[in-house]
Amino acid sequence: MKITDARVVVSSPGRNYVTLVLETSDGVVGVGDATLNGRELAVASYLRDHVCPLLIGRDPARIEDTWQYLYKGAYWRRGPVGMTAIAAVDVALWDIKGKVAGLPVYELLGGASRSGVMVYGHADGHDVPELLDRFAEYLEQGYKAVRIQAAVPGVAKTYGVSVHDGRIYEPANSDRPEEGSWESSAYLDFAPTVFEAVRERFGFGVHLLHDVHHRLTPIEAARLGRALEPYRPFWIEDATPAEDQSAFRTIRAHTTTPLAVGEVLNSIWDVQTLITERLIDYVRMSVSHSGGISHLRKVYALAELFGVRSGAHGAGDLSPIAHAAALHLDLAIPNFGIQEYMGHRDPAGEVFRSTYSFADGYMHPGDVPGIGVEFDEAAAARFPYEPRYLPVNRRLDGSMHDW
Ligand code: KDG
Ligand code: MG
Repeated sequence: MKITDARVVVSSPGRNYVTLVLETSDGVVGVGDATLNGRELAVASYLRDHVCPLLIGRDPARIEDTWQYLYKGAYWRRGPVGMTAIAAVDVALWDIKGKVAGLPVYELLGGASRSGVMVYGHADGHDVPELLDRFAEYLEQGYKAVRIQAAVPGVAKTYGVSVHDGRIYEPANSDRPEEGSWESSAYLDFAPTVFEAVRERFGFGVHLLHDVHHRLTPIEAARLGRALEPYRPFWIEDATPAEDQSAFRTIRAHTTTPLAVGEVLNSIWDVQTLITERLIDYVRMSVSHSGGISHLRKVYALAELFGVRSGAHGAGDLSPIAHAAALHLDLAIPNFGIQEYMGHRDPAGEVFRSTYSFADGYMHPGDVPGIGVEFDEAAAARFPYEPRYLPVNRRLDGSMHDW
């Protein structure tokens, strides 16, 4: 069997998604997600111009060899654009392998290690009462874990709080980056009061997560971790800019609050120190942004040796194909921790028809052969690409801060 066609589809059913479609000489179709939020067309070009021509004529069964060929063959290593492009090829090849074998991908990864994948949802609020109302809705739906984000009083825009329509938080909402402002001291005082309010109303029987979104210095992050200890968070995420691995030594030295990081990282080398020095508890890299199933499972295998668990990124900018791929891996690995599930805005469901399901706080990828997501190209064509950017953030003196 040979790969006979490789094409990239950029569409915007509710938000922008980049999808790679591979076809084989036997008529089997595999799909992969290549979406890199706010930089979609860079990955589309990387695939169309530099990768797709190399795939034609290759044996789709040789997944690891293709991974090595694309990674080592580029010479230029790591980085979000290249690793997202390779991930799309990798997931499409796993999809094909599953379809050829007549098995869901998790069976090819060693089979299920659990009956379901615990997911966390996003509760947010423009103030604490609104957050509490939304939190209650998640509990009613059966969620066992919920991320909590509330607007910081006196700060113009807070990460993780819906600014426009709908319940699904969408930060890439403008054709120019929106500008927000940030000041850490108000946030540091406010965040523990949010946890206190949630624990007071709902008790300790539900996991609470919180995303700091790279906003703090290491010592500020240490202070936050310590202040949150009485409320027993499941984790704080991206407490300090993720690329500085040694910063986590400072945070770790001061708090027992569990730490998660990795959604902006792309390779096993980006988390090598974090894992081998046991500086984090959860690694948040996604299938889509870190070389696909083949590479991320190596990250998880390394993490297993050091007692670090998975907690994969699952925002709405990762397409349903990415979410399904994540669920297959989550189901199979021994050191699964939790999976983010933000859901997808309509009309994404018209373009991506998935077999995964949710019940009582747990998800399952389904048992159809392959990844379990059918991509409808005709439907995708009805939703053309729209330029969309993530926001930027300035400190009160006008200088750039992490978003
Ligand atoms: O594209 C950026 C988003 O995926 C990111 O801001 C969401 O931090 C995020 C999260 O934890 O889901
Ligand atoms: Mg995050």
